[in-house]
Amino acid sequence: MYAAMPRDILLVVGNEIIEAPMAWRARFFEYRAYRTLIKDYFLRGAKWTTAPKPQMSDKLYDLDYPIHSVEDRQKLAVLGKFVTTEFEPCFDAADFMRAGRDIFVQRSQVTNYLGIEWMRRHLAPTYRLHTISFKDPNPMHIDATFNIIGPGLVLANPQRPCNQIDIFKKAGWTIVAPPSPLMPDDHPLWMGSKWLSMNVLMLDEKRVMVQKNETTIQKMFEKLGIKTIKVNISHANSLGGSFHCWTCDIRRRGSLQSYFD
Ligand code: DAV
Repeated sequence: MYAAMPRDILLVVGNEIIEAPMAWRARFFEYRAYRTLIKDYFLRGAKWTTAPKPQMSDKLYDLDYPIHSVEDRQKLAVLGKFVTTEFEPCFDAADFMRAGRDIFVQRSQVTNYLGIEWMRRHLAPTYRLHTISFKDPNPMHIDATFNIIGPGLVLANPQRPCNQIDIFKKAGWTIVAPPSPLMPDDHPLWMGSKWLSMNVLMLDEKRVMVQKNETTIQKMFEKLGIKTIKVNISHANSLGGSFHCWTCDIRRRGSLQSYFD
């Protein structure tokens, strides 16, 4: 479609780069934009995996899905039903959120339970995959809903509460509700919501890249002792992503940790 957001296509887990199958037909070939880079990482020792490529026939999609009714979509969401069916595994990488040995994933418009099960078996036993859900009639990519920003620290969208928040509370995590986005109503948004304000990129535990004119979330970060690097990415928001979507971290210092034991 646009190959603008590597976060949607690639999931890096340890030394492995996993190419997501995707669910939209328009995005089936997007992995090709990253192949030069992926081959380079492979030559330097990375593990490289491509998840099963979906057939994407009409059977993968609920052709009667109520796209025009938020109420009907919300009812279906509670039942774990979305526009994609369970015909074959599909997922976008951006529906996964990593926290050391634990990885959280949501069933969404583009990630189905079979896709989640494929990843669960693929990553076991080193990594534990947990399916979580939110009050959200239109989930697609977890990182403007539930964005882990440090050890035991998560930004949780107050308009899309997490149904399993107790997992995090019990583990002693700090759950931070970001302030309402400041994006003006007339800013074009074709594939995302104003909550892209919380779609930030942590450079490390103490530095965050954040939208230049989102001053209230900047204050929130400063209060948490996190230095804000203010950049204007509003033009990119229009295509449905912010700093987290438009990037994909490949290398990391430190070792594999568990934040839930
Ligand atoms: O408003 O939840 C999520 C990011 C899509 N790539 C939203 C947008």
